[in-house]
Amino acid sequence: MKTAITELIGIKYPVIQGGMAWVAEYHLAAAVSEAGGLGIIGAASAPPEVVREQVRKARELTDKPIGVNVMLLNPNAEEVARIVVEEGVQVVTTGAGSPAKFMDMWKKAGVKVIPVVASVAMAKMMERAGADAVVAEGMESGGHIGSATTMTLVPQVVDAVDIPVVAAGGIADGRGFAASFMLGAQGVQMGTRFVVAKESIVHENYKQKVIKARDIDSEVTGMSTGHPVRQIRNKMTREYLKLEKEGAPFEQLEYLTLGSLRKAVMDGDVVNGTVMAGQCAGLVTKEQTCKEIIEEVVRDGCALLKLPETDIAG
Ligand code: TUI
Repeated sequence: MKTAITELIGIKYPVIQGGMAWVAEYHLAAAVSEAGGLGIIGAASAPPEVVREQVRKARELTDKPIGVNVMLLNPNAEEVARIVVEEGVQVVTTGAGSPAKFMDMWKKAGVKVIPVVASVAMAKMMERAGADAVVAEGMESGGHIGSATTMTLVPQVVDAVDIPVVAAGGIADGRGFAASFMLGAQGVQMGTRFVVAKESIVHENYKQKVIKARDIDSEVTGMSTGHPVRQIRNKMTREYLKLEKEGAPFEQLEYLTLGSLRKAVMDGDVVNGTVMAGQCAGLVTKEQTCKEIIEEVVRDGCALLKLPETDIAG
């Protein structure tokens, strides 16, 4: 299957794995890349040298292209941005802000830059700044989100820019894959479905929380703090939303979330921790290998799109 995204990155299938904080570490990223998609190491708030080590470990597991997601709220983002270049990482995606100030450095080094955007304005700005493609991410996604839905955002971004667009937010199976192409996207990014991959190191409790989640089991916390985050409803979200409704100070809300994602992902505390996942968690029903996930999504998607499956069979 050839699309502008497979050609740009040099991968077999137009499937990118989301750069999820704590979740997107080297085992998952390498497995996705080895299966023909683009695996991403989520730098999130990790110390820069840990990111370097993660890239090197992924390289021991696959010789295929690997990406790093630079989370722009990270005070160390600049150092991570440099490490991406030093380690010869082929692709960078970004989240939670504008990567404009790093763009020249990345472009000069030949890194393919694919910012994640949540609006048409940001997509246009990124195109002007030299982005190779954009991920248009709807509010169905897990984690930090914008306000437009995937269904409305993707075609508007496609109309607004000349670079390829990758759809994200709510995509977890062949139907979402096919729909994304109908909206004009040239690829998809999936996060939630990869959370439960066999190669994903997240705690079993977290995986079960995603697998058991139904359509309306996520909540958005932090609307009032300017950091809206979609996560699965639990004791943590109930307390947070109650405090937020009462107008609790920003510091108190931030304190509640301090280290809470780590608590859920690593310790399996899905009661007091933050279980970030998208609205498509209701579509995610079982643990599979990254290869099984990608091949199933692409095979089912291609059947719906009436595209030949030759690449998949081979
Ligand atoms: O970045 C994400 N998802 C994330 S980042 C993250 S770490 C975090 N945890 C708690 C609070 C805040 C962050 C968890 N999930 N997705 C990509 C994405 N980027 N969604 C929305 C945006 C975005 C938002 C604002 C992109 C650009 C932007 O620009 C703001 C501006 O105008 O500079």
